[in-house]
Amino acid sequence: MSLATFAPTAPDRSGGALRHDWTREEVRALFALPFTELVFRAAEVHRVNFDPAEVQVSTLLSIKTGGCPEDCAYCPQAAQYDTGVKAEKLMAVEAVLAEARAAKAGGATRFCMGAAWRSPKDRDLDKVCAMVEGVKALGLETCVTLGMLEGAQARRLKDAGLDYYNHNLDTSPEFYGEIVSTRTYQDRLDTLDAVREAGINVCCGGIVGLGEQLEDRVGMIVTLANLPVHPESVPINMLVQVEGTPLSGKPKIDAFDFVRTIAAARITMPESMVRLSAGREEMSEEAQALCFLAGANSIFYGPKLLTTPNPGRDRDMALLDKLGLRVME
Ligand code: SAM
Ligand code: DTB
Ligand code: SF4
Repeated sequence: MSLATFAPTAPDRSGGALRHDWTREEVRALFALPFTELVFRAAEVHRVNFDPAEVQVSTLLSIKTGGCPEDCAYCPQAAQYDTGVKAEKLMAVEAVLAEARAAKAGGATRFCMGAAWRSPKDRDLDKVCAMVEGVKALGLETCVTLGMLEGAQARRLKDAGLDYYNHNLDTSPEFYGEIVSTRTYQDRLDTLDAVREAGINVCCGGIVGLGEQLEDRVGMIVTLANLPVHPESVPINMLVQVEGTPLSGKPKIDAFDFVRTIAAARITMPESMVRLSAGREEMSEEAQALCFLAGANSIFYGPKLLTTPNPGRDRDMALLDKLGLRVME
């Protein structure tokens, strides 16, 4: 294909040219571009919609760790895999607020709380709502990821002041069954609908490096970009391989293929925040810089993701400084 044959539009906020009709062929063609051309085009789209020197930072906290009944093949928190992650109870509200205060002092602007649940029980939701209210009162944006949600549960979280709900599609519809058997792709889409319907911002992305084919990365991006409204936040995770999970020890994905996925997300969802999520601990600084060039403008910040390590704050601030990037207020 000649470079001239594929010219994605570079929509801007005023033009309203957001598309929801991406074809697999078009997105396949993006992935097939020479690496530098793809990154260049993504960088162009990034500049039209954002200040490319700004990076949003969110801090994660696992408020309920381990013992999860689901079987997501990548996840160290699934009870059926022997990963060394101990099952814990839901944290106390005060303990969560103490962590949120520390995250704020460390420079985070969003606090994301994750629970290893299939879906929340109503009495658990009472406590999570109290956490959301408390974190919000500290002046932080709030995000939770609690598994599948019904409409009424989403509305309760909205009333508590929740800003974002994270629920990932993880991969393409056709590869999904190889990775998770305990809930369907449609279950995930239904939860996303419930969240959207409740008026909560959607944070939805996936994982690269699960053993998927290029076509699955294409399928994942097309599904995300063709949701009725683009997720406000799109986390692209590089699989963190954890011993004891079925995906541990599988061949690792090439960093350039990860960057390509970031670029495709940026081009197809031009106004969304694209988060360079899990996997940075093992990624070179140069690969991370390429992700920022390809349109990533958000990271998880702080030394731990949910159960696995993330670069320390000093290291990340030094990297942003070296690259001349700054934290988005
Ligand atoms: N239990 C809830 C759920 O799955 O809906 C919320 C927490 S779950 C840990 C949130 C997301 O983290 C998963 O959907 C997956 O995309 C990502 N994730 C989990 N383990 C990961 C790993 N080892 N590497 C990369 N991403 C991972
Ligand atoms: C997302 O897309 N990535 C985060 C967050 N949403 C909740 C989770 C990454 C988890 C990595 C494995 C762990 O630390 O347990
Ligand atoms: Fe449970 Fe979420 Fe891990 Fe799946 S990703 S096993 S639902 S904690």
